[in-house]
Amino acid sequence: MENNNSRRDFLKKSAAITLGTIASTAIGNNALAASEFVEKEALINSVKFTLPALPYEYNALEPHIDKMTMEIHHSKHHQTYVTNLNKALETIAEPTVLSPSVLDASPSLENIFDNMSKLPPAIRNNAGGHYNHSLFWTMMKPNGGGDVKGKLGEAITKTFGSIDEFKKQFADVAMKRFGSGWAWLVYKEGKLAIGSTANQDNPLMNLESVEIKGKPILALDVWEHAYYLKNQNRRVEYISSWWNVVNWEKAEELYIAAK
Ligand code: MN3
Repeated sequence: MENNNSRRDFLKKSAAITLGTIASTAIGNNALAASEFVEKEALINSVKFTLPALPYEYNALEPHIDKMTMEIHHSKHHQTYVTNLNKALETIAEPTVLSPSVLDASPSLENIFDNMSKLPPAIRNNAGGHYNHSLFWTMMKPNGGGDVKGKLGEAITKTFGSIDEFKKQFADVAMKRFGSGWAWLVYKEGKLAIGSTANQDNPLMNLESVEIKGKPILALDVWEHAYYLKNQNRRVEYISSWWNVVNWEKAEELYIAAK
């Protein structure tokens, strides 16, 4: 029943887009090109992102990160990025806004980040918000923290001199991000690097204004909403608490996959 309904909605939507597209491309384009475009529009229009469940309970990171912060951060802030991303995606199925190349591959978040410069700011903010938070939840775990071992531990020591020196530099970058944003450890061209991005930007976005590029290995949310209820304005206190919940196994997994 549900499938029939969504199939009907899909067809109705496609038909509406077909009419609109043919009307708007009547001058200078042939009908075949228009119908090809419609199929691709329908593809991106049918994508819906959803809020991933947290891999632990809201109170699982206490006493380092409190239950209320986790609950509001996940169920309200992250949910809002997902909702607004889906809304924004519905509005971009315009031939004038999107080039066919954006639609060629499946509209995954990675594909969106790759084509960021062709997409409106609402997509940048909300696709970034969705991706960054989805990653962030997995970067933490109950009884996390401790020493970073394995290949990642070796690479961090080699790059930064010691684990303590790495933590110091990472915290420094996180402290210096003015206003809202994220601190990152990334892997790029055979090397580890530390940097930060503003707002919900991330190192996968193909944009000049994004200050660090590469594959994310570690991500830290430094928006006030991530710590204000517990730490108020003391970002430095939040960062030092965060080291106690870092999921180094996940970071190691990302590092091995990035190489
Ligand atoms: Mn956040």
